Amino acid sequence: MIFEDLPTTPTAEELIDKSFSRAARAGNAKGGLEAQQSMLQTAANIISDNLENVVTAWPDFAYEDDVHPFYYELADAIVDVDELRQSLSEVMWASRKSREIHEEYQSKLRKTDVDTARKHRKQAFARLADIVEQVDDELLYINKSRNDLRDLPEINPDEPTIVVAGYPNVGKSSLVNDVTNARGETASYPFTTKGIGVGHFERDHIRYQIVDTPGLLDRPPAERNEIESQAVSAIEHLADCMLVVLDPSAECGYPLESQLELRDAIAARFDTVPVLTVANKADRTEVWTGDAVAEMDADYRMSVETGENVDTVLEAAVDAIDYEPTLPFEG
Ligand SMILES: Nc1nc2c(ncn2[C@@H]2O[C@H](COP(=O)(O)OP(=O)(O)O)[C@@H](O)[C@H]2O)c(=O)[nH]1
Ligand SMILES: [Mg+2]
Repeated sequence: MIFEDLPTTPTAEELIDKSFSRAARAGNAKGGLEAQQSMLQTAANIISDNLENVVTAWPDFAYEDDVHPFYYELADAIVDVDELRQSLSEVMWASRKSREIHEEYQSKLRKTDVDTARKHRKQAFARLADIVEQVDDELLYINKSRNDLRDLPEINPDEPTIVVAGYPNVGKSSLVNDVTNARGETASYPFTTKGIGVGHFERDHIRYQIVDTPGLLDRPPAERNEIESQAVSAIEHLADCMLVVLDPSAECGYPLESQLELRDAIAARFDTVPVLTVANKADRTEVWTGDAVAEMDADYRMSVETGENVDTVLEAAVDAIDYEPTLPFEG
């Protein structure tokens, strides 16, 4: 995951302390004019390199090749990406500025007496510290963003993906677990307390991803808060097929009419991908409410409990995705 390996960002104070104490050590190892030059060089290099490394550790949000729209939107649900980008560019400015100060004072520390050199060196240190302090808030914001984004779930937006939606207790997790070989892969999003289920299965040597999104696509759009809505926007960049699971037995606790309304809202929102409606708990048909309605509206009926039709549904989703792997020579 692209935000996983971001290093911690130093605070302004940490960076100043580190660079000045290393500079003092470098100065102690030498004497006279050379000591002053060495101090300046050490401090300025540590500051400019560290600031630059803060920035280059991040992917470039301006390029889709670096940040897939799914992760861009997801990141934007959690942190303010505009503010983050602005902060990164200001830290880059501070890095460049530190190099300029270095160059400016380097020449002043040549061909002069030690006292004058020391005076200039101190002045340079004050200016370097000032630059770093100017980006104190930005460094804090970058570090906060890093902490908030590093634990995003392992979801590969380039893999063909089936997203499972539907009211709670209709059987979404049961389905994901059933089709997934490796059990229990769940990942937690910072904006929902419920784990997101991520499963994988293979058909014709192609790996498919199946994602369960509790807290997001399990209730009417009007009940989603702003962050959840933004996360749903991210899922638009992820889903290649939507499976809306219904429970016509209504044992899940939601009347079929409400479930169908949610289905229609999802179909309207995800109008660029195939949306399949699946009536689950077919083993409970004796208590299916509005049986006729469900049969008319659902594309398939299945029972995760007995396994009836689960493969058929999966096959249908795979067919609907109609995934063509890109061959290397096609670029
Ligand atoms: N009778 C019956 N129960 C099912 C079926 N699929 C799931 N369940 C049960 O429905 C309950 C909710 O399932 P779960 O997968 O947690 O639903 P989710 O909230 O949509 O993820 C659990 O007790 C499941 O065992 C099914 O096909 N038939
Ligand atoms: Mg569940």
